[in-house]
Amino acid sequence: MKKVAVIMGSDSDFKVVQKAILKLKEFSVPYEVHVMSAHRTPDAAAEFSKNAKANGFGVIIAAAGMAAHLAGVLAAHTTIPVIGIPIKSANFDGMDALLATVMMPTGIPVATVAVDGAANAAILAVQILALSDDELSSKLENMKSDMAAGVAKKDEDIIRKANEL
Ligand code: RP5
Repeated sequence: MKKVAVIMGSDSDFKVVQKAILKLKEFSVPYEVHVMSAHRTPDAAAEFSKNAKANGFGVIIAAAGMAAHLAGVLAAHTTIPVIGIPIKSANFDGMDALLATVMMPTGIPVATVAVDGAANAAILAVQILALSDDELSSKLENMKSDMAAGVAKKDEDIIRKANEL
């Protein structure tokens, strides 16, 4: 199976990014985790991305906050899908990173999830890999069934609670 690269702009992003890592583990998807920065280590980021396909990666997840150019820079150097996680920081509640990640020019897409949406980034990466992996696809089907069962249970509970008022 192809690997997922989980790249974060700083170790300060780890608290959020770990939710993506946990989700990939849940699906037994192989991954590599790195700190790389579009600004502080631009050469390393470009080099990693240029070689990502040859090194067995199928998807790159890139998390960054503030002037969050990491996902875009990685996407500029590869043809494999890049998923961006805008990380919330103190000043603008993540709007800065959201816009920097999502507003890409035509030709260089970054599939951007919600601010701090690390679990969804991993699920989307799994969905991409599942296109050519039936076992992974079944695991996604199971996840959706479990979610639906969870909501059905909440529905039952809330109806009961409302009737007891
Ligand atoms: C971004 O700047 C990083 O992704 C992080 O979210 C933010 C702050 O980085 P540190 O100053 O905490 O290293 O590039």
